[in-house]
Amino acid sequence: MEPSTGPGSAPSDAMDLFERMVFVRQFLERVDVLYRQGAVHGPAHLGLGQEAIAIGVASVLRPDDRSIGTYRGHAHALARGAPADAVLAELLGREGGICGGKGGSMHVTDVDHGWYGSYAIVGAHLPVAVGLAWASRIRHTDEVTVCFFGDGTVNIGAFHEAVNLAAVWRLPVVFVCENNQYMEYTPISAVIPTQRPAADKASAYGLPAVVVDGNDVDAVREVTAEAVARARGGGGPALLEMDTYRLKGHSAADAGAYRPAAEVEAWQRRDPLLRQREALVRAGAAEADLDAVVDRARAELSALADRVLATGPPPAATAWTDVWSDGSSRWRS
Ligand SMILES: Cc1ncc(C[n+]2csc(CCOP(=O)(O)OP(=O)(O)O)c2C)c(N)n1
Ligand SMILES: [Mg+2]
Repeated sequence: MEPSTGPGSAPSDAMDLFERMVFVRQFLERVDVLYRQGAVHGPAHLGLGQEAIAIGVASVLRPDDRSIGTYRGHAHALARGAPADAVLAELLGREGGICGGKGGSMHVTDVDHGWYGSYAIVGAHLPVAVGLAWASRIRHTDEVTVCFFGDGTVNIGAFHEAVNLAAVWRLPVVFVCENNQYMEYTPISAVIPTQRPAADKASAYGLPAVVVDGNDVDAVREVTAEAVARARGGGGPALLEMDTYRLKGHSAADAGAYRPAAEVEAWQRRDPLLRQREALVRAGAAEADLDAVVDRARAELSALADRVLATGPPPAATAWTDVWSDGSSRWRS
């Protein structure tokens, strides 16, 4: 079997979007299993249930657009076209990892595919996104930067500083709040006094409040395409709040038992893959064909995991490489 490259490039139709979401779901499910087997080094924050945002947003970007996000970023990296083997190898601390196997789950980065990295410090990357957009401006390109963050990020100062500066300078950056209803083990409603963590703050920066069903891949594509086109045309930033739900715990180590069972069940019924599947069936797709998509992806991920597990850790000598941007490890002041 050829090495898997993951979803990547622009999708052509509803079935293609389904296949991409299924691939990401199977990837994340596989990581969950590998975590339980002790094969993942460090934590693993899975975006299970949030696939429609990753696939939907990436599907309307150009290859030269940039995106950046949090530790819950595996789906976004894959959606931009990062090689799935290399992403998994990174999580398992293997030599072929996308960051040489030295960054791990929380730092997956693939600049070649426009994924400017996963950041472990909540809110830290929003000013970086503004910097990327500023770079596009001063280079006179029309690239757009998309910045993903969680609902729990809006109480961090960097969120406000970044959105404010982007609005004042009308920078081509689209801020996407993945409102998965929780910040770690705390429901967002316990720490935000209004109903909408991000959208309710938009007017403070002169931006329209946009809320979208983040489990509906078509709705995600529609609002993102509009915001990206406006930003690309010089119309300035956007702040999009996408409603979704983490189907498992905060990280693979968390059973998520603090979530009410009825809430989990209600969101399971809104699973983005289920929704896309139902839409395809309504449009005439055969259940057997959709089952085959899932079976194929599962088999592909199983083979992929076997290949990666057969590889070794990074050689000890590489501990001293890639420390600085010139590839060296020598401190220069
Ligand atoms: C500045 C900072 N404070 C606290 C933490 C610990 N922490 C890690 S994830 C997280 C919750 C973030 O929630 P949210 O922004 O909603 O993202 P989600 O994990 O739901 O995707 C917190 C508080 C951190 N990493 N950085
Ligand atoms: Mg959250």
